[in-house]
Amino acid sequence: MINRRSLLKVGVAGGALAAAPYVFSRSAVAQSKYKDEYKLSTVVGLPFPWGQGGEIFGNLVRERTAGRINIKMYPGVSLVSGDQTREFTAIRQGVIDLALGSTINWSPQVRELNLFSLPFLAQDHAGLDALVQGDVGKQIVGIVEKAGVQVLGWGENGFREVTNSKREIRTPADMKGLKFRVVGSPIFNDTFTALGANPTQMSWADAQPALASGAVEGQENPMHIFTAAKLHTLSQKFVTRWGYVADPLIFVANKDIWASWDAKDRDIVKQAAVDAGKQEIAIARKGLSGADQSMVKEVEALGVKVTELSDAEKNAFKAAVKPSYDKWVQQIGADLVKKAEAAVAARKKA
Ligand code: X2X
Repeated sequence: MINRRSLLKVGVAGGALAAAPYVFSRSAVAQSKYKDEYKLSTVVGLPFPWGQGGEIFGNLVRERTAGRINIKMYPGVSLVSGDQTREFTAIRQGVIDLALGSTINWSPQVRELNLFSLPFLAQDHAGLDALVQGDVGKQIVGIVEKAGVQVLGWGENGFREVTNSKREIRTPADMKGLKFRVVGSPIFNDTFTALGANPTQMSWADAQPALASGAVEGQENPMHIFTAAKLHTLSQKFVTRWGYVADPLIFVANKDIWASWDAKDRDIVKQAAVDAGKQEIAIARKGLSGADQSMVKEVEALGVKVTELSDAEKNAFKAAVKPSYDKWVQQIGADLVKKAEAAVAARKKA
């Protein structure tokens, strides 16, 4: 391995051989700034779609750079001791090199990312695509980059469905008094409070023991998280598919790491994130889109009651959360929300 120090040594020791340092090509010098391993942070690893996305990305980059860029995945947000709300700051500061992270977990630092947590905004996969793939997505990329990290591509965690151990949820009244674990952005506290429930914010690492002990009775997460984390073994016997919020994932790199790679490798890494993102989104939607609803059967087979809501039933939840929605429009920025609402309204339904 050639590094700066060995080049320097050659330069000094081989002073008489003036040309000696120049036998090393430019790319070999650039290469000397490369690290042996780049740390990729995720909240969940394999077999979750999210972790599969991280794995696919790492493999594509390794193959396409012939091993010049070697990515290792650190699931469980272990690089920030499991505190997913600190992940964004750690990437910005260089404690984390790369991440595939949820918009929810980065919302405390980038308030516009709360857009995706506005209840009943995206509505369905076509609506989510209209947001992410359109002008709104471009604007969000600009905002995230301005906040200090390099954006590479999009992935998806999924539509977050509400689950609990106590009873079927069909109306906002069914949520009254239920204790829910919610994720780390305050918008979730407001949404669940507006529904008459009793939310507590905690990390994913803390959520599972809290569900196991009954300290909390419910939670919200995509169906693939439900099955991969076996939430039915943590007393989660009722799932309501209300599709209120979907969290995209974003592939990002620390800016200094990004700048340390030569242009060709930067292109490779970005394309790998786009390609891995496409594959990951397909995995995250498997069994949950179009005619293939096999994921629902899979969850029912675990002895869980899965409730589907009609549009009218969803509208009752939407009406109940309106005060919180309106409050968060101000936090996120009314223009951005308006643009997002229009993009969803104009979507082509699948
Ligand atoms: O903590 C969660 O619920 C999870 C795993 O979905 C996120 O990181 C947003």
